[in-house]
Amino acid sequence: MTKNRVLVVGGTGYIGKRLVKASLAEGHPTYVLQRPEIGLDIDKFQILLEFKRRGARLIEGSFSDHRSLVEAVKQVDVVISAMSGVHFRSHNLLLQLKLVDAIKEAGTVKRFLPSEFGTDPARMGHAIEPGRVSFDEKMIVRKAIQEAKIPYTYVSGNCFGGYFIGNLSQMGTLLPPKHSVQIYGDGNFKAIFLDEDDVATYSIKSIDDPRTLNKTLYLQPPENILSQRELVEIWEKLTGRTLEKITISPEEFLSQLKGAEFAKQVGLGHFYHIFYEGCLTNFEIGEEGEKASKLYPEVKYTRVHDYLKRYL
Ligand code: NDP
Ligand code: GFR
Repeated sequence: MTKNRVLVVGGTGYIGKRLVKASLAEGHPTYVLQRPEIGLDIDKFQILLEFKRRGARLIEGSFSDHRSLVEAVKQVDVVISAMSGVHFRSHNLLLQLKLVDAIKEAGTVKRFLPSEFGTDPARMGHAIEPGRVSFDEKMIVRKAIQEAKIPYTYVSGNCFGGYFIGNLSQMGTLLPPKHSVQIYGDGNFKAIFLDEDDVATYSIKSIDDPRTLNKTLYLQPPENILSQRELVEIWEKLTGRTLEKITISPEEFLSQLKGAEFAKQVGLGHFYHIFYEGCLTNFEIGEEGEKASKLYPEVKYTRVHDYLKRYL
């Protein structure tokens, strides 16, 4: 049986490039959208050339050219969007509505994975401003998908290691602290940490799976469901050094919103809901969802301990 053809949109991005690699590794005929707008962004262009070398096919297309998007999606069975979620002011996530229109017109796509890969936006109706913008935009895209009756899978990828493991979930840095670590409240709310390559692998596993059709796939690898204190302890054992723990109350944490620049405010919102509310683990998965580690037990996901070794 021939493998589903996969198109990755946003394929030179942080999670996008990992999705392309995972699709190729799984043996799917893999296509990557090549946008003319990348212009002289030589890094992006080199990434595209490297994908081509590894057997991916580049399809030219632009979000400013509806026809090009329709022609692109007509060439594949599955579309995965890894559209940026951080450039909030330009509302990139809403650009995906153009992709939804193209998929609807083509009428041939068997599965569409919109750009999510984080906190389940359906559970974030209460999210604080302004960080709620990314959840609200993801829900607008979901509404359009479901109104167009496009078959979908939503991937809740929880906390990417690069933003939450390596820095021991400290804001404003990607490196582990050397002397002291900020502990959010009592530091005991459980979060869920993922190696980004595992997010991509689980996502690709789901695209052919009838069990994930029109469902949310929750990435909850059991050994990576940890509190911030447990995360810090793993690092202290690895380094043999103890960090001074500085507790920050929710009131103190949220007071940083005042006067902070927009992106920082958004980050504060994400961190608040994760570490002061436990939003990633304070619910049971119902009919709407599936647990990836149950569906795909064969995936040898990277444990937090091994992810942290990279930072020694
Ligand atoms: P990036 O910032 O790496 O951007 C991804 C791609 O978006 C780019 O490579 C580009 O595609 C495309 N893009 C950006 N601007 C435009 C534009 N104006 N027009 C068309 N395409 C554009 O994204 P991330 O990988 O950081 O984020 C992807 C998803 O993952 C988001 O939904 C985000 O919320 C989520 N996320 C989750 C995290 C977590 O911890 N759970 C952490 C980080 C992100 P091209 O390759 O074609 O140039
Ligand atoms: C956990 O779910 C998500 C996480 C999500 O659904 C969408 C985005 C995120 C990331 C963001 C990626 O851009 O969490 C916060 C934010 C990254 C960020 C990290 C923002 C501000 C910071 O100071 C920061 O420090 C590591």
